[in-house]
This record gives sequence, C-alpha cells and structure tokens, in this order.
Amino acid sequence: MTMQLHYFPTLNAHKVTIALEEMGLAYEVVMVDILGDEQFRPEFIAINPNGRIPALVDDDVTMFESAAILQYLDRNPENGGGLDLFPALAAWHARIAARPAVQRALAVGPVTEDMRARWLKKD
Ligand SMILES: N[C@@H](CCC(=O)N[C@@H](CS)C(=O)NCC(=O)O)C(=O)O
Repeated sequence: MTMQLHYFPTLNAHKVTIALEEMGLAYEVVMVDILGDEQFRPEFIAINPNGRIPALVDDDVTMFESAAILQYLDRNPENGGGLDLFPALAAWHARIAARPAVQRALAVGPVTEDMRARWLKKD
C-alpha cells in the first residue's frame, strides 16, 4: 500500500514532503487541517497520540515526529539507501547503544530478573 503522509502545510510537514520527493518515493497526502482542530480527531490521535502533524503510515509502521520520519525514510532498505541524510548517525547510535544506562535497560528481561531474584536470595 502507498505510504500516507498526514500533512498540513507547515515547515515540519514540508520537510518530510521534500525528503519524499527527493527520494522519489510514492506517497499520498492525507490533509489534517490543524486550524480546524482535525489533529484532535480520534482517528488521527490513533496515529499520533501527540495530536500533531506530520505523521506517516507505511503499512504496519506508524511514525510521527518529523526527524524520526526522516530517519525512517532514509534508512528504509527498500529505498536504496535513501539520501544518506544522517551519515554520522551510525556512529552516534553505536555510542548511545554502548552507554551503561542503555545496556542496563536492554538487559532487563525475564532471564535477568530470574538471575537477580536468585542473587538476592543469597543475601
Ligand atoms: N516536533 C514535532 C513538532 C510537530 C508539530 O509541532 N506540528 C504542528 C504543526 S508544525 C502541529 O501539528 N500543531 C498542531 C497543534 O499543536 O495542535 C515534529 O517535528 O514533527
């Protein structure tokens, strides 16, 4: 199914249309009249609980936040590598993933909880 961009002519939404056009991707515009409060309609809130455009629906992927949408489009493997809008991001993501707080958050799960429970019983 063609991607749907939930849109109103503002800069945040327009930068997504620029990227879509530059990448040559097919998309449909779904107008959300934010001056008429359409961003608060339940059907749009289901797409973006923040009630703000832009938002992108790509089959089962729903995205909001223009910077996140740009990254999604740029990294979509079906998009031939995109425009490489964020060349420095790979290293940045790797550095974030290596942070102790992120490691701790990623490590939480049933197995670690079980280990922790057994470790606590030792005291
Ligand atoms: N950080 C968000 C900002 C989104 C945003 O502020 N959208 C505005 C239009 S540019 C909006 O939908 N405003 C409606 C409202 O505040 O009710 C992004 O970059 O996508």
